[in-house]
Amino acid sequence: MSWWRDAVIYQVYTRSFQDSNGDGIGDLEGVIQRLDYLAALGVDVIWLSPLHPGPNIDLGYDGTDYLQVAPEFGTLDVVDRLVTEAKRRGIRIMMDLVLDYTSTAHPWFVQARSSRTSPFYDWYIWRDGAPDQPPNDWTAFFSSGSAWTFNQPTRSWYLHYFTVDQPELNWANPHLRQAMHDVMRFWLSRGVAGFRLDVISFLSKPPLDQNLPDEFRSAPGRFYANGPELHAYLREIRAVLDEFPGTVALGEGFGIDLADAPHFVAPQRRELDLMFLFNLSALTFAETAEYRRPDLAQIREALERVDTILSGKNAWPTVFLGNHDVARMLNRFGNPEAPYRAASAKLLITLLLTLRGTPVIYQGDEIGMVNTRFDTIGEFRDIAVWNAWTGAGSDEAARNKVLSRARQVGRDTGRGAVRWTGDTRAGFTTGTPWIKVDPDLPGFSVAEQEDDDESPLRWTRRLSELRRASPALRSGSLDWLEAGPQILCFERGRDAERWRIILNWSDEPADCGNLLANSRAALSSLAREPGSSPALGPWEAVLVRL
Ligand code: TEU
Ligand code: CA
Repeated sequence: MSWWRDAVIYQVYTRSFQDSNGDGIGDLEGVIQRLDYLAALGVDVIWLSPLHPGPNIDLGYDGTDYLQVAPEFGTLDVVDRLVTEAKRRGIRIMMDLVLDYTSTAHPWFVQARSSRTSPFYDWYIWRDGAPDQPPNDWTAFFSSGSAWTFNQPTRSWYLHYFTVDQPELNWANPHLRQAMHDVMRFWLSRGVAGFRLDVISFLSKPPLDQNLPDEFRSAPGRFYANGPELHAYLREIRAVLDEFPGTVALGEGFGIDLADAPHFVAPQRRELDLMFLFNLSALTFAETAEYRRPDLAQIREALERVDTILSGKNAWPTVFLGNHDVARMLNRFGNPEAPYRAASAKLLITLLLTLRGTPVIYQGDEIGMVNTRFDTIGEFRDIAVWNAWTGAGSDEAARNKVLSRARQVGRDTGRGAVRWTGDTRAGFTTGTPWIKVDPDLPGFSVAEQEDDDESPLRWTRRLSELRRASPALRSGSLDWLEAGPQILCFERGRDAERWRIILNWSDEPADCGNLLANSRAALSSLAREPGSSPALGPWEAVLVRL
């Protein structure tokens, strides 16, 4: 039962989706209010970012109780209602589950750190050592410091790949694994359809008695990922999912080498169903002063490689262009400037919905949202930005660099509230929004786009309908065609149905030779008759039925 191969997934970053009670924070009641909108968009699965309560240092990725819902989001009853109401509309709910670490405020860690004799001590990763000498030189993400922090009461160091508030769990401990399996059962029996498994790649640790090899220093995730027991842990996780037939596991494959990806998602492996792989995203992590979008040749190479590697093993790709950890897809891959914004939004949505694989739409991408523009450091909410700022100290140049990076590619840029209306608070809240809501151009809200036949929203709907009705677009073969340097072109085919997708990835018109010839029908994102000219307009997307 691989229903998820045909599904369209939509990521709801709950905090910024829809506030229902005026406290400025999106909540589950707000998601329920927008279910009709999501159903009309053709969404089959909603992935909800973590709902656990916690200190929110890393906004939900630092939980203190995996069997509860944060009060700002709602209650377990609201989750139940959401599951039921979604189901009535044919939508499944997928929860984000953080299995790799907890908050330091989690009762497990509170007990663990208090004494070596606590039964929970071994649920985390500890090493002995003098207080001034970390066990090895591993570094933590979202800071420039050590991945180890000394704990006075136990006179030992705990490991944290992310912030000091997110201690790594010890999956080698069978009681911990059992507890996490029970967490999964708890949610699955409430009717959720599966999980997005946060940094699932890090569960099994590399040997702790070595330093970071030089080749991993700039990308330690590749070293922390894929530890020796990872596949064994995943098979146990799969067995729990199999107690609830038809449920799905989408793992975050941070640090996984593409060549290893099939070992996680090939169906015969019985591990994960889907995996986020970051080779395309990685093209946009560049450390340059001014962000530059990657060349089309690089984009094509990344897309082609992941598809070839997975399809070679009968595994299924996961297609995504954005999420809550990166800048908006339009800013990274398209052109967010006014004259090109709507067209490039439509082009990127076309790619998402016509490539081979299960697409994941990040909230707001269907209306062409762009990065929130931040002015001062105080406007940022992301701990990664604050830690970088603190790290820069009083060094003016270093501070400017932190600020400039945070503005261009920082995680907050893509975490702005969904623009439901053109109103100053975007129809998101009646209160004070938890994160800046930027004034935006007219036309880039759901309400305005509902009424505009040529809007990105209406185009997204049209394409998701087309995809739903088309076996070729959902599950057909994928073949790349050579076209000019500005054009990305591929075909999807199944039985007698064949589509050619032609994307002009540029600000200039592009001659597409005879790619438009012999078409039975064609659909253009620029609302024109594509047969009328062999050239494509800037950022035009054309679907040709062959
Ligand atoms: O993210 C893991 C992670 O660090 C990467 O996705 C990274 O952010 C990306 O490659 C850009 O550098 C997960 C969650 O998605 C994220 O929100 C959490 O902050 C993180 O774990 C730590 O909890
Ligand atoms: Ca709220």
